[in-house]
Formats: sequence, C-alpha cells, structure tokens
Amino acid sequence: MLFTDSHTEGEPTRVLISDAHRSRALAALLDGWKDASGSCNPPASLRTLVANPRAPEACVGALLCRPNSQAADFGVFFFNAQAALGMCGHGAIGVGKTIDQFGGMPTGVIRLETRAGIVEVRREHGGAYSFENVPASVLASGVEVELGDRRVRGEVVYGGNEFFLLEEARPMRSVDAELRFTRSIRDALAKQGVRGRGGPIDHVALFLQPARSDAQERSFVLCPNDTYDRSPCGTGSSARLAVLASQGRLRAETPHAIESAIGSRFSTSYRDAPSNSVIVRIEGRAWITAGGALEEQEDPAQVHGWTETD
Ligand code: PYC
Repeated sequence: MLFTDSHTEGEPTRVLISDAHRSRALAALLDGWKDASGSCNPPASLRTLVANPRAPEACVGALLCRPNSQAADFGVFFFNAQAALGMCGHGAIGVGKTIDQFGGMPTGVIRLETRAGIVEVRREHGGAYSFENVPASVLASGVEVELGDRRVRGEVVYGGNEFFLLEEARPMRSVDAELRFTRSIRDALAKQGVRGRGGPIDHVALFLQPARSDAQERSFVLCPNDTYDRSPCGTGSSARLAVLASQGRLRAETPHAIESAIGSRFSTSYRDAPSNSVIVRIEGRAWITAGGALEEQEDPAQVHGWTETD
C-alpha cells in the first residue's frame, strides 16, 4: 500500500493507494464494511495504517478508489484509527494537494466522491486549496446537555459529519482542559440519547474568542479518534456557518476566518442552498510531509490506543 502524508494547517492526512482498492468503486468498498445496523466499519487492518505507532495520533486516512459517479474524478473513503468519517474538510484539502503534487490536477480542479457526497477541490494561490462542502444544516437548536456541575446549551448540526456545537465567550484554555470538557459533553450526549442525522454525534466543536486579530473566532474540535483537530476542521467550520446563517449573524458570501486550536486558520464563506442548508467554501494550505509504502496488518492492539507506557 503506497502512502503520501500531508498536513492541512497542522492536521495530518495520509492518502493511501493500493491496486486492490483503487480499482474498486467506493460503494462496493463500503458495502463490504457495513454491519447489520448499516454502520460502516473499516477493517482493523486498514485502521492500523493511521494509528500510533505508524501515524501521528490525529491522522485521518484517505483511501483512494474508483468513484461511482461519472461526475467525480476520484472516490475517497475518509477514516481515522477508530471510525469511518462521512466527509473530512482538512482531508479534502490534503487529498487535493497530494493529487496535485503528482500531476493529477491539470485543470486545477478535481471532484472527490466521499460518503457524504461530491466535493470540488480547487487549487488557489500561495499553496492554498479550497473546496465547497456538501450542504450543511442545523438539525436542532437550544439542545441542553447536563454535565453534572453545569448545563450547557448548543446546536446539533450536520456539516458532512454529525456535530454538537457550543459557543462560549471566552479564550481557549489548555488543550487538556478543552479535551476534558468536550469529552464530557460527548459522553453526556450519548447518555441522553441525542443523535444527529444518521447516527450518534461523534464530533463536539467549541467556538471561542480568537487569539489572532485576523480571525473572527477560534474552534476546538473533538474528533471520534478522541483527539482534537489541529486545523479549524472543515466539516466543523461548515456546521458553524450553518448556525451563524440560521441565526442571521452572518450574511451569504461574507468572509469569516476561523482560527484553530494551534493558531492556524481557514478562510470560509457560504452560499444559500435548498431546504435551509448552506454550501460552505473553505480555504487553507497543505504541505506534503512524507511518502512510502506500508503493509496492511492485523494489529488491533495498536488501533485501540497504543502508548509507550502500555
Ligand atoms: O476537517 O472536517 C475536517 C475533519 C474532520 C475530522 C478531522 N478533520
């Protein structure tokens, strides 16, 4: 299995290509990985390829395959060490950068077929790439979550993945403190049975005061691999713009910059789409970091949180 690693504004993507997967259509791959409830469970042998110690803890895999739709150039299956992802915004930029690096983007535009739908990735100036995400929409507003010592109120939003969004008028605290806070929200949502469009809520996103003067706000996003997004999170930013649009706080086509937990930035804006949804455009930079070959191995211990002290 050949791989190319990149990072998008700090968040890693590992693009994986194998002859066996490349020649199969996305739907055929997904059918093979569905369980009785219809959830998509990529095999452990694949998830190990984006797990510690073969990859950084936040790594998202992007398995390239054949698209089903003639409107797409590539099929891409996004996943991390724990789970399948519907879409992945930083990953779409990382895939665009990787394909461009190998000469696969002659017109400067490619269309990726993901589990959530087709997204168009475009080369911009200065090493940046942009994409237009699948439609994002608010599913429920004013959802109360009981945390024991306090109660918080936020929105359940679909932005290509299922999100709970919480706005707090304060600066970001330490990464450990925000991880503890967002994990407690995720666990409380599961206990209360709050669900998204297609299943449990697996991403929790905080929107906080920015540290940068060229950003309007700062995100901290807990992902299903139990770590946080080092980029501002493409699907989380899409969810956020759906909320701001629905509350009349951001007009269509108005630039809105979101800072990440580590201080990097995405430029975003949206346009209106049918059924009270918005199509969000995200722009950010990606860099190639490494490449080589990996063996697919059955190594489940390393999928489930291998650490040096284990
Ligand atoms: O950028 O959409 C994103 C994303 C999802 C999980 C990690 N990054």
